[in-house]
Amino acid sequence: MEKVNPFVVSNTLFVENNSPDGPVLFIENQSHAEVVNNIITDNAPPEANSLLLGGFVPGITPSSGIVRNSILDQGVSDGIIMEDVTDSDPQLDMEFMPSSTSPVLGAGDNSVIAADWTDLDGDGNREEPVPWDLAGNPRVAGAEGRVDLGPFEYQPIDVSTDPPFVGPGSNTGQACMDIHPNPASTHIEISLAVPAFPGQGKVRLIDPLGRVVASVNVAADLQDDSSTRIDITHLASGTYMVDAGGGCARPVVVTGR
Ligand SMILES: [Ca+2]
Ligand SMILES: [Ca+2]
Repeated sequence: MEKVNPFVVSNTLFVENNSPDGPVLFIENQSHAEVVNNIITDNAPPEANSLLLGGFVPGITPSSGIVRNSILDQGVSDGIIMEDVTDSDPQLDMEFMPSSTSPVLGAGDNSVIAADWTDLDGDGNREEPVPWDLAGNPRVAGAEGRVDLGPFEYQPIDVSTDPPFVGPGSNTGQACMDIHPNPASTHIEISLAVPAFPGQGKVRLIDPLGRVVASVNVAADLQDDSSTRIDITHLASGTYMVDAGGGCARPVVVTGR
């Protein structure tokens, strides 16, 4: 019998649930499930950290399932395929966010990131991968360019919405940077808190995969004039980061034209 589109569970976290009646997922009735980029850990009893296949009927195509790129404490029943699955400690903090040394970092498969069907970034594109994680930070971050397991992405740089300037000679508590317009489609104007800004190094524009796509020399272009302009007409839509160093970084949304 022909299978319908698979049921896909991606970038979720199943933790600290109590399920005395069985596993986190039970696949039956000729269905097919794909469980990718997930963290399934610390549920009780231990059997709750597993997947089960059931409902076999002679002569009928059985159900099937695959678990990959995931942390799963207890494994799966016969008939479910596992690829790149470990039972490692995901090293999550009190808010279930991964630490800098967590094995979930960069362990995911970018091709199964859910579609942006509610258009979170307002660019009219509902087919693209969802741009943000559950905390509102870029969904794919880190030099490895790969999504982390679970709902939260570890952010290698500070992406708080309005971080205080903390570099040398800072005006304590003052916003370190302004970006106009934001969202933007053709260019961005970056204003730094001069003269507080130390002028060490560069202002970098970082794409959703963690690649530097523009770099402005701070000393030459920013210290005399507190703002600079970066052309973004060639950039794909998505959430980028403007990183001025010294803990001063802010997101900018690049929209389609
Ligand atoms: Ca990552
Ligand atoms: Ca969108």
